[in-house]
Amino acid sequence: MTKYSLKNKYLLLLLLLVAINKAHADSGYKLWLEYNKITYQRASAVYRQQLRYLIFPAASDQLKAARGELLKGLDGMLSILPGDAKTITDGQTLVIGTRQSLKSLSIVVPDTIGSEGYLIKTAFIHQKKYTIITANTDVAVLYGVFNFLKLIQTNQPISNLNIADHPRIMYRVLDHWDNLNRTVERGYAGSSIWNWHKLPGIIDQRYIDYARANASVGINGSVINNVNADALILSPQYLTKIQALANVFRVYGIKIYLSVKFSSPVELGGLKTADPLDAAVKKWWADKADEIYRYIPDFGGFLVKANSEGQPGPQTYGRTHADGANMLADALAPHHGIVMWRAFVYDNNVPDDRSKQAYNEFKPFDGKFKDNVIIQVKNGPIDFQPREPFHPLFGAMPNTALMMEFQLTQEYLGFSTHLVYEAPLFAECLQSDTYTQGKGSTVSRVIKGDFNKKLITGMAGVANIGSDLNWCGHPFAQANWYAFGRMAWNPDQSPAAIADDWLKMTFTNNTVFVSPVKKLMLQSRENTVNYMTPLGLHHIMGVSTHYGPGPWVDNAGRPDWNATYYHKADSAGIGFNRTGTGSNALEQYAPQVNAHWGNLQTCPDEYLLWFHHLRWTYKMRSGRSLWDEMVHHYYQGADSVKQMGLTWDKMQGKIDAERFTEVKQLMQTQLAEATTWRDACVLYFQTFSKMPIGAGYPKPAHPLSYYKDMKFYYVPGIGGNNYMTN
Ligand code: GCW
Repeated sequence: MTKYSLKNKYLLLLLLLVAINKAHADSGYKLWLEYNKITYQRASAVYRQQLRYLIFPAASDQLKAARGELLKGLDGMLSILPGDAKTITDGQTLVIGTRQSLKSLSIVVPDTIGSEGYLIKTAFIHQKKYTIITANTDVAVLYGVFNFLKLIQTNQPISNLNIADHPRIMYRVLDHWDNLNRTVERGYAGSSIWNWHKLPGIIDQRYIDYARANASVGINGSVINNVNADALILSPQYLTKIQALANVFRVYGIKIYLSVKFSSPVELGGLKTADPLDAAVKKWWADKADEIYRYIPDFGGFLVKANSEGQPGPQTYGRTHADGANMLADALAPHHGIVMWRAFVYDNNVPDDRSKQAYNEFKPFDGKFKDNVIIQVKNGPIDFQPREPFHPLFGAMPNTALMMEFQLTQEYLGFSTHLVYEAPLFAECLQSDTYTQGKGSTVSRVIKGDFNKKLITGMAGVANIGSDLNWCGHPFAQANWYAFGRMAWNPDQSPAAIADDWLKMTFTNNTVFVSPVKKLMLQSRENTVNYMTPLGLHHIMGVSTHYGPGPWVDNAGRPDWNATYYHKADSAGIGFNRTGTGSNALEQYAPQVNAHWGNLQTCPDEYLLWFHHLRWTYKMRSGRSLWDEMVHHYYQGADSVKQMGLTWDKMQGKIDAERFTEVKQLMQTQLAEATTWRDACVLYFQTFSKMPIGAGYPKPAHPLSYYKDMKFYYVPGIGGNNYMTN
């Protein structure tokens, strides 16, 4: 072999390697709609045989989108573009269309599917085998198509199908805390995806892909601006831009909602007041609603944060939440819009126990809200902590529509550097028993409207989406967007099944990858609880930025912003006494729940310090003292992140190198941060307990003062000039 040809050979090899690498590079932009080629030959051949022909009359934009998605998926996974069957000969035919358009086939469709459900069914018609996807509406056909594609994405058989499914919740909404200057409050994935400056003229492909991803999991609404709202959003200039987004979203069955500032009539309309009982104010809102619907005929409605954290509201004018919400509801009612009125209230007076405030303010108005008002309640009574008991309002307002608000963005869960799969957190809350309608009155049943069929139903997720190439900052944070959609569709689905689907659709069907990584995902939230806030501790993160540990914070603007307000550590012990001898927040729950959590014999360890103040030597179920148990949890938390990293290392080569490396680096960062959390908290609480850290545990690397002095500049998610924590 000559030197020259050897050189050529190397060059070729190099080019080949570059090509392979390129083919494998995956930024994560495609989310769970990867539609990766099915490389397993037999499966591919079977699918191809079964999808010979396609009948898909697509007249509307929504049906065209469904058809486009189907072809994209089949082409991506199977390299086929099934042709429209003119004369049907052999092989199986995929028939897709609304019930109306497929009337001639006389398919029996269960009534339960309603307007958003679908049927995927294998049927023999005149001895020929068909796979039929049908629904009552165009958008539901789209849902059916996405779910059919999911079967192939997750390598399920498709030869004998009979799947009928429908959403259990009506309003399945993402809440974006996006500001008009493109910063995102509590956003950790870059800037806002809405490019206000370029709208309405420029339609970014991202808007379309965002809508596709949402529709694929059944999300049907998007609140596009921050609940700390700017009145400008209602100006004609912005309505023109919003109209352009609405035109994109409509094709995928997504309605636009806006967060509105209660004082908009003053700021935008030049009125003297925003008093909800004032005739001019009522008229201003009614006119504004009419105007919005001229731009966006299928506009969804308003989301309102009122009288909370400095936001104006009806109480500013001596009126009630019901007065405010009902006035807006009247303005929207002629157009079938709704008002989502938030229960996250946080007024200027410091309460004896902040966890009681929402219940105290809202419970008296049970049954007083108009039919098109739904009260949006955070999953827990404080604020999206790594673990909270369910919000007492879920068991307290049987005559009021209540919607769940989960937070997908990881404000209190390590931002977008920590791998935390949130579905177990969602499920824990949803399957909690409120007992208010007897045993089995789970939060899930309450929000599904099981106990009062007249009520509208909803679930909101505070979005974790931004301009990062992979949308959510952490490749695994995408799973939280996905899981939210799945659980809003059906709150009783299992986190494990959802993780299984997501992993297969996002990465690979290879079980050598899926099994260990699913396990790791399911464990991940508990890891974070352990290294941040074990045993019911809460709100001990850095003040205002909520980044990193800050259990020592005791000088914030008001007492209930301080960590010390929540953990109440002293030389005697630790924890917030919310029993009858303390704040009695437990009284806001049904007697069964109160008794269960109020009694130390039955209160689970997970909620112990949420409800009880206990001495450091208190003997835990494990036999350890409270102090030792706490130390154990902190060390276990950090150690489990290390274990997670070791599992991940074994995944090298099982997925694309780009995402593998990104996650590996993120896990290293997470381990460093988890260790900081552990050491800072253990050292700080030790100043009260005066008890030693067990001999088997590695000692913290630095003294407490080191952790207290840590400075973090320009922490994401807070915007403005608020650049430093601690
Ligand atoms: O969790 C807190 C956040 C605020 C947020 C508020 C809310 C949008 O720290 O940034 O404001 O909750 O839910 O209104």
